[in-house]
Amino acid sequence: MTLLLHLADFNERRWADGFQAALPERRVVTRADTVRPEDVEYIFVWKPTPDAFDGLSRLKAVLSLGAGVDALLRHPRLPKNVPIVRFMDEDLTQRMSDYIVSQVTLHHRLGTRFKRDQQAKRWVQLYPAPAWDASVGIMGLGNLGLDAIRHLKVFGYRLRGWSRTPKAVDGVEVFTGEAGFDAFLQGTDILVNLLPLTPETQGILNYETFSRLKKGGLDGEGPVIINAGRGGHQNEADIVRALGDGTLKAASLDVFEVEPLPAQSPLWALDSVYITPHIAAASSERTGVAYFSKVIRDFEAGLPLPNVVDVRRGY
Ligand code: NDP
Ligand code: OXD
Repeated sequence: MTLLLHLADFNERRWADGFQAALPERRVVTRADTVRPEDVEYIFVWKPTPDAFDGLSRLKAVLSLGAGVDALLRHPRLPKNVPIVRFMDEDLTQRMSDYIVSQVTLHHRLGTRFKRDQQAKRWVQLYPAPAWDASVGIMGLGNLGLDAIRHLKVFGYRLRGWSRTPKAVDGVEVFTGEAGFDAFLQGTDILVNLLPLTPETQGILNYETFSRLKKGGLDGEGPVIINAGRGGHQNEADIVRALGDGTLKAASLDVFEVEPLPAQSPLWALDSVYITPHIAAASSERTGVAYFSKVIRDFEAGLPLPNVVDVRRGY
Protein backbone atom coordinates (compact mmCIF):
# COMPACT_ATOMS: atom_id res chain seq x y z
CA MET A 1 0.00 0.00 0.00
CA THR A 2 1.31 3.44 -0.89
CA LEU A 3 0.22 6.68 0.75
CA LEU A 4 1.06 9.80 -1.28
CA LEU A 5 1.28 13.19 0.42
CA HIS A 6 0.34 16.24 -1.63
CA LEU A 7 0.37 19.25 0.68
CA ALA A 8 0.80 22.81 -0.51
CA ASP A 9 1.97 25.27 2.21
CA PHE A 10 3.02 22.41 4.50
CA ASN A 11 6.24 20.54 5.02
CA GLU A 12 5.44 17.33 3.16
CA ARG A 13 8.66 15.60 4.20
CA ARG A 14 8.03 16.13 7.90
CA TRP A 15 4.44 14.89 7.65
CA ALA A 16 5.69 11.91 5.60
CA ASP A 17 8.21 11.00 8.30
CA GLY A 18 5.39 11.13 10.85
CA PHE A 19 3.18 8.86 8.73
CA GLN A 20 6.05 6.48 8.04
CA ALA A 21 6.69 6.10 11.77
CA ALA A 22 2.98 5.50 12.41
CA LEU A 23 2.57 3.12 9.45
CA PRO A 24 5.92 1.28 9.25
CA GLU A 25 4.48 -1.53 7.12
CA ARG A 26 3.30 0.91 4.40
CA ARG A 27 5.14 2.96 1.81
CA VAL A 28 4.75 6.69 2.42
CA VAL A 29 5.90 9.07 -0.34
CA THR A 30 5.87 12.76 -1.17
CA ARG A 31 5.74 14.45 -4.57
CA ALA A 32 9.54 14.58 -4.49
CA ASP A 33 9.77 10.76 -4.44
CA THR A 34 9.50 8.44 -7.41
CA VAL A 35 6.23 6.56 -7.38
CA ARG A 36 4.12 4.72 -9.94
CA PRO A 37 0.71 6.45 -9.86
CA GLU A 38 -1.11 3.12 -10.12
CA ASP A 39 0.50 2.01 -6.83
CA VAL A 40 -1.05 4.86 -4.85
CA GLU A 41 -4.01 3.73 -2.76
CA TYR A 42 -4.42 6.78 -0.52
CA ILE A 43 -3.66 10.42 -1.22
CA PHE A 44 -3.46 12.94 1.62
CA VAL A 45 -4.16 16.40 0.19
CA TRP A 46 -4.27 20.11 0.85
CA LYS A 47 -4.65 22.50 -2.10
CA PRO A 48 -4.01 19.86 -4.80
CA THR A 49 -2.46 21.03 -8.08
CA PRO A 50 -4.46 20.41 -11.32
CA ASP A 51 -2.56 17.16 -12.04
CA ALA A 52 -2.69 15.86 -8.45
CA PHE A 53 -4.96 12.89 -9.17
CA ASP A 54 -3.73 12.03 -12.66
CA GLY A 55 -3.05 8.32 -13.15
CA LEU A 56 -4.17 7.33 -9.61
CA SER A 57 -6.25 4.47 -10.96
CA ARG A 58 -6.29 2.33 -7.79
CA LEU A 59 -7.16 5.02 -5.27
CA LYS A 60 -9.18 3.80 -2.28
CA ALA A 61 -9.72 7.15 -0.55
CA VAL A 62 -8.84 10.83 -0.71
CA LEU A 63 -7.80 12.06 2.74
CA SER A 64 -8.37 15.79 3.24
CA LEU A 65 -6.09 17.67 5.61
CA GLY A 66 -8.74 20.39 5.66
CA ALA A 67 -11.95 20.05 7.63
CA GLY A 68 -13.51 22.13 4.86
CA VAL A 69 -13.50 20.43 1.46
CA ASP A 70 -14.92 23.17 -0.78
CA ALA A 71 -11.70 23.66 -2.77
CA LEU A 72 -11.19 19.92 -3.12
CA LEU A 73 -14.73 19.43 -4.44
CA ARG A 74 -14.13 22.15 -7.03
CA HIS A 75 -11.04 20.31 -8.35
CA PRO A 76 -11.80 19.63 -12.03
CA ARG A 77 -10.09 16.20 -12.07
CA LEU A 78 -11.14 14.92 -8.63
CA PRO A 79 -11.73 11.18 -9.11
CA LYS A 80 -15.41 10.25 -9.09
CA ASN A 81 -16.71 7.54 -6.78
CA VAL A 82 -13.65 7.61 -4.52
CA PRO A 83 -14.65 8.45 -0.93
CA ILE A 84 -13.28 11.64 0.61
CA VAL A 85 -12.47 11.59 4.33
CA ARG A 86 -12.18 15.01 5.95
CA PHE A 87 -10.17 15.90 9.02
CA MET A 88 -12.11 16.17 12.25
CA ASP A 89 -10.41 16.02 15.61
CA GLU A 90 -10.49 17.41 19.10
CA ASP A 91 -7.37 19.54 18.75
CA LEU A 92 -8.65 21.41 15.67
CA THR A 93 -12.13 21.74 17.17
CA GLN A 94 -10.81 23.13 20.46
CA ARG A 95 -8.67 25.69 18.63
CA MET A 96 -11.70 26.87 16.68
CA SER A 97 -13.74 27.21 19.87
CA ASP A 98 -10.84 29.16 21.42
CA TYR A 99 -10.97 31.56 18.48
CA ILE A 100 -14.75 31.97 18.60
CA VAL A 101 -14.78 32.52 22.36
CA SER A 102 -11.97 35.09 22.11
CA GLN A 103 -13.81 37.11 19.43
CA VAL A 104 -17.29 36.85 20.99
CA THR A 105 -16.00 38.02 24.38
CA LEU A 106 -13.97 40.79 22.71
CA HIS A 107 -17.09 42.20 21.08
CA HIS A 108 -19.40 41.62 24.02
CA ARG A 109 -16.95 43.55 26.24
CA LEU A 110 -16.99 46.40 23.68
CA GLY A 111 -13.40 45.95 22.50
CA THR A 112 -13.65 48.39 19.58
CA ARG A 113 -15.25 51.09 21.70
CA PHE A 114 -12.56 50.91 24.41
CA LYS A 115 -9.74 50.67 21.86
CA ARG A 116 -10.95 53.93 20.32
CA ASP A 117 -11.25 55.53 23.77
CA GLN A 118 -7.68 54.50 24.52
CA GLN A 119 -6.42 55.95 21.23
CA ALA A 120 -8.19 59.22 22.08
CA LYS A 121 -7.04 59.06 25.76
CA ARG A 122 -10.73 59.21 26.70
CA TRP A 123 -11.91 57.91 30.10
CA VAL A 124 -15.59 56.99 29.77
CA GLN A 125 -16.98 54.40 32.17
CA LEU A 126 -19.44 52.52 30.02
CA TYR A 127 -20.17 49.21 31.77
CA PRO A 128 -20.80 46.35 29.32
CA ALA A 129 -24.10 44.54 29.86
CA PRO A 130 -23.89 40.98 31.24
CA ALA A 131 -23.42 38.11 28.83
CA TRP A 132 -27.08 37.04 29.03
CA ASP A 133 -28.05 40.33 27.39
CA ALA A 134 -25.92 39.51 24.33
CA SER A 135 -27.30 37.17 21.74
CA VAL A 136 -24.86 35.08 19.72
CA GLY A 137 -26.11 33.45 16.52
CA ILE A 138 -24.09 30.56 15.14
CA MET A 139 -24.48 29.72 11.46
CA GLY A 140 -23.70 26.01 11.10
CA LEU A 141 -24.51 23.49 13.81
CA GLY A 142 -22.02 20.84 12.78
CA ASN A 143 -18.88 19.67 14.51
CA LEU A 144 -17.43 23.17 14.99
CA GLY A 145 -20.68 25.07 15.57
CA LEU A 146 -21.84 22.72 18.30
CA ASP A 147 -18.49 22.78 20.07
CA ALA A 148 -18.40 26.60 19.98
CA ILE A 149 -21.89 26.58 21.52
CA ARG A 150 -20.74 24.21 24.27
CA HIS A 151 -17.97 26.66 25.19
CA LEU A 152 -20.07 29.83 24.86
CA LYS A 153 -22.83 28.40 27.04
CA VAL A 154 -20.55 28.52 30.07
CA PHE A 155 -20.32 32.32 29.74
CA GLY A 156 -24.10 32.73 29.81
CA TYR A 157 -24.72 34.15 26.33
CA ARG A 158 -28.16 33.90 24.74
CA LEU A 159 -27.55 31.36 21.99
CA ARG A 160 -29.21 30.90 18.64
CA GLY A 161 -28.27 28.51 15.88
CA TRP A 162 -29.03 28.06 12.20
CA SER A 163 -28.67 24.86 10.17
CA ARG A 164 -29.93 23.33 6.93
CA THR A 165 -31.95 20.57 8.60
CA PRO A 166 -33.97 20.81 11.84
CA LYS A 167 -32.28 19.89 15.10
CA ALA A 168 -32.68 20.29 18.81
CA VAL A 169 -29.75 21.70 20.77
CA ASP A 170 -30.15 22.08 24.51
CA GLY A 171 -30.28 25.74 25.58
CA VAL A 172 -30.17 27.03 22.01
CA GLU A 173 -32.96 28.54 19.93
CA VAL A 174 -32.57 26.76 16.62
CA PHE A 175 -33.72 28.05 13.22
CA THR A 176 -33.77 26.05 10.02
CA GLY A 177 -33.12 26.70 6.35
CA GLU A 178 -34.19 29.65 4.22
CA ALA A 179 -37.53 29.91 6.04
CA GLY A 180 -35.85 30.43 9.41
CA PHE A 181 -33.02 32.71 8.30
CA ASP A 182 -34.73 36.05 8.77
CA ALA A 183 -35.99 35.30 12.29
CA PHE A 184 -32.55 33.96 13.18
CA LEU A 185 -30.83 37.16 12.06
CA GLN A 186 -33.37 39.52 13.63
CA GLY A 187 -32.51 38.39 17.15
CA THR A 188 -28.73 38.18 16.69
CA ASP A 189 -26.17 40.71 18.03
CA ILE A 190 -23.02 38.70 17.26
CA LEU A 191 -23.21 36.63 14.07
CA VAL A 192 -20.72 33.74 13.90
CA ASN A 193 -20.17 31.90 10.62
CA LEU A 194 -19.14 28.25 10.82
CA LEU A 195 -20.80 27.02 7.66
CA PRO A 196 -19.13 24.95 4.95
CA LEU A 197 -18.74 26.76 1.63
CA THR A 198 -21.28 25.36 -0.85
CA PRO A 199 -23.24 26.86 -3.75
CA GLU A 200 -26.04 27.62 -1.22
CA THR A 201 -23.82 29.37 1.32
CA GLN A 202 -21.52 31.25 -1.10
CA GLY A 203 -21.70 35.01 -0.42
CA ILE A 204 -24.13 34.63 2.48
CA LEU A 205 -22.34 37.32 4.52
CA ASN A 206 -23.59 40.22 2.40
CA TYR A 207 -25.16 43.64 2.96
CA GLU A 208 -28.69 42.25 2.88
CA THR A 209 -27.83 39.75 5.64
CA PHE A 210 -26.13 42.43 7.76
CA SER A 211 -29.08 44.78 7.49
CA ARG A 212 -31.40 42.11 8.93
CA LEU A 213 -29.38 41.69 12.14
CA LYS A 214 -30.66 43.03 15.47
CA LYS A 215 -29.96 46.74 15.86
CA GLY A 216 -28.70 48.59 18.91
CA GLY A 217 -27.57 45.55 20.96
CA LEU A 218 -24.23 45.29 22.80
CA ASP A 219 -24.83 48.67 24.45
CA GLY A 220 -25.35 50.18 21.02
CA GLU A 221 -22.02 48.76 19.74
CA GLY A 222 -23.60 45.93 17.72
CA PRO A 223 -24.26 44.15 15.47
CA VAL A 224 -20.96 42.46 14.67
CA ILE A 225 -19.88 39.48 12.57
CA ILE A 226 -17.24 36.81 13.06
CA ASN A 227 -16.28 34.74 10.01
CA ALA A 228 -14.18 31.62 10.53
CA GLY A 229 -15.79 29.63 7.72
CA ARG A 230 -14.44 30.53 4.30
CA GLY A 231 -13.66 33.76 2.48
CA GLY A 232 -16.18 32.74 -0.19
CA HIS A 233 -18.94 33.27 2.38
CA GLN A 234 -18.27 36.99 2.62
CA ASN A 235 -18.65 39.91 0.28
CA GLU A 236 -15.80 42.15 1.42
CA ALA A 237 -17.06 45.25 -0.40
CA ASP A 238 -20.36 44.80 1.48
CA ILE A 239 -18.52 44.47 4.80
CA VAL A 240 -16.64 47.71 4.18
CA ARG A 241 -19.88 49.46 3.16
CA ALA A 242 -21.80 48.12 6.19
CA LEU A 243 -19.04 49.17 8.59
CA GLY A 244 -18.97 52.59 6.95
CA ASP A 245 -22.68 53.30 7.32
CA GLY A 246 -23.11 51.68 10.76
CA THR A 247 -25.10 48.64 9.58
CA LEU A 248 -22.26 46.65 11.15
CA LYS A 249 -20.17 47.96 14.04
CA ALA A 250 -17.24 45.53 13.85
CA ALA A 251 -16.03 42.36 12.16
CA SER A 252 -13.59 39.59 13.09
CA LEU A 253 -12.36 37.91 9.95
CA ASP A 254 -10.11 34.85 9.80
CA VAL A 255 -10.77 34.04 6.14
CA PHE A 256 -10.85 36.14 2.97
CA GLU A 257 -12.04 36.13 -0.63
CA VAL A 258 -8.37 36.13 -1.69
CA GLU A 259 -5.71 34.70 0.64
CA PRO A 260 -3.28 36.10 1.57
CA LEU A 261 -5.41 39.25 1.93
CA PRO A 262 -4.00 41.68 -0.68
CA ALA A 263 -2.16 44.74 0.67
CA GLN A 264 -4.60 47.05 -1.12
CA SER A 265 -7.65 45.66 0.72
CA PRO A 266 -9.43 48.44 2.65
CA LEU A 267 -10.08 45.96 5.47
CA TRP A 268 -6.48 46.27 6.72
CA ALA A 269 -6.94 49.92 7.69
CA LEU A 270 -10.27 49.68 9.53
CA ASP A 271 -9.97 49.78 13.32
CA SER A 272 -13.28 47.95 13.68
CA VAL A 273 -11.91 44.94 11.78
CA TYR A 274 -9.94 42.18 13.51
CA ILE A 275 -7.88 40.27 10.96
CA THR A 276 -6.21 36.91 11.48
CA PRO A 277 -4.52 35.05 8.60
CA HIS A 278 -6.66 31.88 8.40
CA ILE A 279 -5.29 30.49 11.63
CA ALA A 280 -8.46 29.99 13.66
CA ALA A 281 -7.99 26.23 13.72
CA ALA A 282 -4.93 24.69 12.12
CA SER A 283 -4.60 20.96 11.71
CA SER A 284 -1.65 19.84 13.80
CA GLU A 285 0.87 17.38 12.46
CA ARG A 286 0.73 15.21 15.57
CA THR A 287 -3.05 14.79 15.61
CA GLY A 288 -3.31 14.73 11.81
CA VAL A 289 -0.89 11.81 11.53
CA ALA A 290 -2.62 9.96 14.38
CA TYR A 291 -6.11 10.50 12.90
CA PHE A 292 -5.34 9.52 9.30
CA SER A 293 -3.07 6.60 10.24
CA LYS A 294 -5.96 5.17 12.23
CA VAL A 295 -8.36 5.82 9.32
CA ILE A 296 -6.08 3.80 7.00
CA ARG A 297 -5.40 1.03 9.49
CA ASP A 298 -9.08 0.62 10.38
CA PHE A 299 -10.17 0.68 6.75
CA GLU A 300 -7.58 -1.93 5.79
CA ALA A 301 -8.93 -4.05 8.66
CA GLY A 302 -12.44 -3.87 7.18
CA LEU A 303 -13.96 -1.04 9.22
CA PRO A 304 -15.88 1.77 7.48
CA LEU A 305 -14.27 5.11 6.71
CA PRO A 306 -15.27 7.89 9.16
CA ASN A 307 -16.36 11.45 8.32
CA VAL A 308 -16.92 10.77 4.64
CA VAL A 309 -17.95 13.86 2.69
CA ASP A 310 -21.36 13.84 1.04
CA VAL A 311 -20.28 15.11 -2.37
CA ARG A 312 -23.80 15.90 -3.57
CA ARG A 313 -24.52 17.99 -0.45
CA GLY A 314 -21.11 19.66 -0.72
CA TYR A 315 -19.90 19.03 2.86
P1 NDP B 1 -19.93 20.29 9.48
O1 NDP B 1 -20.11 19.65 8.16
O2 NDP B 1 -19.76 19.42 10.68
O3 NDP B 1 -21.21 21.24 9.78
C1 NDP B 1 -21.76 22.06 8.82
C2 NDP B 1 -23.02 22.72 9.37
O4 NDP B 1 -23.45 23.72 8.43
C3 NDP B 1 -24.17 21.76 9.57
O5 NDP B 1 -24.88 22.07 10.73
C4 NDP B 1 -25.05 22.04 8.34
O6 NDP B 1 -26.43 21.80 8.52
C5 NDP B 1 -24.82 23.52 8.15
N1 NDP B 1 -25.16 23.91 6.79
C6 NDP B 1 -24.61 23.47 5.63
N2 NDP B 1 -25.22 24.05 4.56
C7 NDP B 1 -26.16 24.87 5.09
C8 NDP B 1 -27.14 25.72 4.51
N3 NDP B 1 -27.27 25.84 3.17
N4 NDP B 1 -27.96 26.41 5.34
C9 NDP B 1 -27.87 26.28 6.67
N5 NDP B 1 -26.97 25.47 7.29
C10 NDP B 1 -26.14 24.78 6.50
O7 NDP B 1 -18.73 21.30 9.34
P2 NDP B 1 -17.67 21.74 10.46
O8 NDP B 1 -18.41 22.30 11.60
O9 NDP B 1 -16.69 20.66 10.72
O10 NDP B 1 -16.85 22.88 9.66
C11 NDP B 1 -17.49 24.03 9.14
C12 NDP B 1 -16.53 24.80 8.25
O11 NDP B 1 -15.56 25.48 9.01
C13 NDP B 1 -15.68 23.97 7.28
O12 NDP B 1 -16.42 23.58 6.15
C14 NDP B 1 -14.56 24.91 6.93
O13 NDP B 1 -14.90 25.67 5.78
C15 NDP B 1 -14.49 25.83 8.14
N6 NDP B 1 -13.19 25.70 8.83
C16 NDP B 1 -12.41 26.81 8.98
C17 NDP B 1 -11.20 26.73 9.64
C18 NDP B 1 -10.37 27.94 9.87
O14 NDP B 1 -9.23 27.82 10.31
N7 NDP B 1 -10.87 29.13 9.61
C19 NDP B 1 -10.71 25.46 10.18
C20 NDP B 1 -11.62 24.36 9.99
C21 NDP B 1 -12.80 24.49 9.32
P3 NDP B 1 -27.02 20.34 8.84
O15 NDP B 1 -26.59 20.07 10.28
O16 NDP B 1 -28.47 20.50 8.71
O17 NDP B 1 -26.38 19.40 7.88
C1 OXD C 1 -9.75 23.65 7.31
C2 OXD C 1 -9.03 24.91 7.40
O1 OXD C 1 -10.70 23.54 6.54
O2 OXD C 1 -7.94 24.96 8.00
O3 OXD C 1 -9.36 22.71 8.02
O4 OXD C 1 -9.54 25.93 6.92
